[in-house]
Amino acid sequence: MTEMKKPWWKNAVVYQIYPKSFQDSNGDGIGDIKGIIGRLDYLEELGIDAVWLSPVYCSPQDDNGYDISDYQDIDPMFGNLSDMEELIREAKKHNIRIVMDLVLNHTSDEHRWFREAKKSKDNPYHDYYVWRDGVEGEYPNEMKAAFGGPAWEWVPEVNQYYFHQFSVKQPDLNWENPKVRREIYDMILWWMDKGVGGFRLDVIDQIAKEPDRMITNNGPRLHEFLQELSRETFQKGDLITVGEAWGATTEIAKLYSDPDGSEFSMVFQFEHMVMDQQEGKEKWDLAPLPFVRLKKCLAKWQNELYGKGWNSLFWDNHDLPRIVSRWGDDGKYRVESAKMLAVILHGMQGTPYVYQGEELGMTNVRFPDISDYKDIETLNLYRERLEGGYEKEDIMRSIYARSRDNARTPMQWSAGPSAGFTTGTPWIAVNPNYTEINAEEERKDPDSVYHFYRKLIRLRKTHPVFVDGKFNLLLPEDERIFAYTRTDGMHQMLVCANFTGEAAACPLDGKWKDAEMLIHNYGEDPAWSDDGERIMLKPYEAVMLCRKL
Ligand code: TEU
Ligand code: CA
Repeated sequence: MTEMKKPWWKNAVVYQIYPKSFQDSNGDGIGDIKGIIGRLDYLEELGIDAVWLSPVYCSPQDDNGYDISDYQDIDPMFGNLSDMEELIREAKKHNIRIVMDLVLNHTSDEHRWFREAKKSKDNPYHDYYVWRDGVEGEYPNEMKAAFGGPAWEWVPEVNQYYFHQFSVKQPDLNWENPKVRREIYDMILWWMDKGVGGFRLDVIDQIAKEPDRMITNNGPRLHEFLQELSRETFQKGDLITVGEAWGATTEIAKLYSDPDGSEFSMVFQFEHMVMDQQEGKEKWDLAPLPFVRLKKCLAKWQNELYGKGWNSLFWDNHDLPRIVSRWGDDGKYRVESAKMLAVILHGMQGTPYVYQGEELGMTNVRFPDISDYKDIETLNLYRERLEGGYEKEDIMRSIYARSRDNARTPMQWSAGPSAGFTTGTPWIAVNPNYTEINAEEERKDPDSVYHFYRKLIRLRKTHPVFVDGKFNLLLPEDERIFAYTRTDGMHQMLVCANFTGEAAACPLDGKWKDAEMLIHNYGEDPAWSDDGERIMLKPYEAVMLCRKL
């Protein structure tokens, strides 16, 4: 029998870069590709295997690059194609693969295809997009766009509406059209030829939309399209591919990430990220985190995908608030809670993603005025809620907790001007706490969040139980403690963490006291009860132990 080689990405840690906010190299206040090249040493030191780059293609930047006007060129703001090729080459020397962001559900309205498509109904590109006639002079139906307003926009030249699930400047591509699919595959093959290490697929569960039936996610033809996409492109290389799927259940995720490789390597699913909002409402309608439900949700994903699929592990990305502010404590226990959250996440099965600045324990930001915010979703929300009669203060409270700009403030490199991000004026203000929270300080401090992440990333490389161990949730009903084991044929690992700012005792069976301590977020050893059967956890304390079986 031939042993199937374990894919490299099961053992990998991916780092997400939001290029606009990572490192500026020319003083225009906008992060760029040369800036990233200059930080490869830092990334190698951290120990990551791949970088997922949010889009750097040509774009009018209506949605910060998620509105692409040319898939095969780089926006001048970020550099040019040869910078990109240099980044791929240089990253390889640091053992880092570059993962590109593919936005295939929509393009920019300034993409050549769309500029042609809207000229006339007989234009060969017309059918690249989704068009409908009006109904008695009104919208084809009442569907809404994710960034506010109707999902339909009228184009007088063709007497039709086009469909857009996101902003007006992001018309949806028509995947029913085989020509569209072929253009996309050729474009992907072109990037594969350039040596990229993989792709992250933006809102991929929305490509098979059927607006006449009000279907956005998980359309009937979705997996047919994905299997064709994978066959025509990804399967010709040794790539990491990850599909962003807000509408995934565990059953659907098994299709996306089937070990037979027919679709992707893994998924980004968000079930655990939408729990702290009011039932049936929007992410802006805040509610306390139902901790027990969170644990059970994560455990369900761990157990149901075991051996049948593969998950990604993340708390943060460019669309989400900073986890230490969200579920940790970004004041008194910032360092402890950031480390605790890292332990819980990295101990699970799946491929961990670290979002830029997460490894420093970067926090949410509170800009005094709405004019300091740049994100289209945030700005539209503000306008809509103001018109809807909400109090300014309430809207700002939601924005402070949930705005995507929390994740998009510049990377905090040093305590110097603009946090070392730029010598010019940053496109979005730096979080004022950069004087305390920054990479330069943290690299010097062995107890920093940064060094903790380094250690955690290295442990994954030396302990196979991280990759293969079977997950078992302990104390499922406990309101304060997050504890679980991972078990393979040889070892058992235990993660035991206090999710609160008060002391909490964690009962265990006696055999853990002499186990090897893999990582721990307090200076002194954890305190055990006299009978050795409970760990007396301090606020946000987290331990990871390992024993031979
Ligand atoms: O996000 C998908 C998506 O559904 C988001 O609009 C999400 O609902 C929102 O960010 C929650 O705050 C992807 C990209 O990650 C995002 O940056 C893009 O704006 C979006 O697709 C459109 O391309
Ligand atoms: Ca720049």
